[in-house]
Amino acid sequence: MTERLTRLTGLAPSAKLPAFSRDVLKPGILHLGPGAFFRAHFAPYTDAALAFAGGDWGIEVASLRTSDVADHLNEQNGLYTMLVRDTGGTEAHVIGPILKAHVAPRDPAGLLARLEDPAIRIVSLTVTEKAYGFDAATGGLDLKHADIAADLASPHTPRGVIGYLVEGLARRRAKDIAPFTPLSCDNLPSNGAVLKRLVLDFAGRVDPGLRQWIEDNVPFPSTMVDRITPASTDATYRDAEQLTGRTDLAAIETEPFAQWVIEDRFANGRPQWEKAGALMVEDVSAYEKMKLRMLNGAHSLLAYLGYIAGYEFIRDVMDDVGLAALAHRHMNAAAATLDPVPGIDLDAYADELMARFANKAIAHRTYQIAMDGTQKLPQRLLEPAAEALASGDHAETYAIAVAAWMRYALGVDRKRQSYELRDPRAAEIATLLADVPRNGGAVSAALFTLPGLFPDVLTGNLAWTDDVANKLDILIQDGKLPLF
Ligand code: CS2
Repeated sequence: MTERLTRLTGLAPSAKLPAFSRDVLKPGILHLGPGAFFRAHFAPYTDAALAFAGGDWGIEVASLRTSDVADHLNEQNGLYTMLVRDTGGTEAHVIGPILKAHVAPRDPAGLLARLEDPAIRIVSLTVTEKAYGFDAATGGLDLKHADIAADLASPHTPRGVIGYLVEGLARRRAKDIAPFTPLSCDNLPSNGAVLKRLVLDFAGRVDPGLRQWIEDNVPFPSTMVDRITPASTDATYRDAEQLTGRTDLAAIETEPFAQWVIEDRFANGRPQWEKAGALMVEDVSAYEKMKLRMLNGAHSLLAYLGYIAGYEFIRDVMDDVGLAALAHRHMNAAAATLDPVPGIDLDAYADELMARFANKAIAHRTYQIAMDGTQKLPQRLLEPAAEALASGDHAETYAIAVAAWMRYALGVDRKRQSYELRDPRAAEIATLLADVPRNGGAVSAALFTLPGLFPDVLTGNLAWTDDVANKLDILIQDGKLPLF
């Protein structure tokens, strides 16, 4: 093992270093959820903003669950390598804005103290869809969500993201400290508005006065975030070491493309992310819908069909001419549900997505994207499917996607090997399917009853549910779907 990446001196010349002085940084942002996506997106955008515009916006991060990433970051003084992979080669960028990492379960009081520190002006989040405690059926708080239930029972010692935000804001209000701006960077539609609703709902149950104070004082900007970021593998650590000359246990890899659209409403200042290429707008919803429906919807479609067909990576699925054509057809169908998006040609956007999915240098596992289907389907596939049907479209590619998810939910691949359905509702799904015969009609009928998942306009449309059942039947029998 070479020396660890703990400082910026003596690195291999192939490593690109932060183009600003880390000495001037002060904690200004607390980021919850320092997973690979944050390290490939939020942190590098902030790194570039510091390089192009100066400022002292340092980031502290906190993990609400596991400790590995936080420990590795602390051992490396917050430094890590971002590999940018393309067919032409791999570049290594060492990313500089992270100052310190916290692990909430180890020191919950410590995290609350950071949330209360007036120096922290933004609390950003990449915690994945399932951490919010969002009930897709009502749009409000899911009172059965384990963290939400636990935190409502003891709001001063939270463990989940909503509980921490509310307790942090409550402490600021009590001490007359200006609020931070919560900034959601997860793949939820109107993520800021969703977060606001959940925070207000939670706060209202704890203290109605607090709810009012939050409503009056705290902005919740929505953001659209985009960068394909596969989970790190041995190849990531090996290439990071080769390109920097240092061992880096927090290295991540990603694609060249990145996009960030942010609503410009901050209580207390922000880094100049626009200097790093972020688009600051008044309303992000058109961009979010475009990305969730065209990129993520097609991604989920390819992940389920690809996984059950035996393809390990999205790039392999894209080599299957039929599946690639289906993905493009789905992107066009998704585009048809969208209002015009300022400055974007949706045909060109679809072509660009096809190229990004096909990037041979990116090994993005279908199994990774297939995770958490119950949390992803509503915004990616079910809402646009309902809109497509309402406008007279058959929503056929959506029926394929839903059938593919249902086939995947059986938990057994073509070779009769079983796999773990990584989904917070996996146990419910298993119970629902336990005694159901393995045919399209029976399996789809069972899964359509999963509470709160499918909107009534879909389950009430018999032509569409029949279409799903027929397609699922073909998939269960390992037959060929009409792809073109
Ligand atoms: C993917 C996303 O894992 C998934 O569900 O669809 O993580 C996707 O790669 C990103 O949203 C791209 O920005």
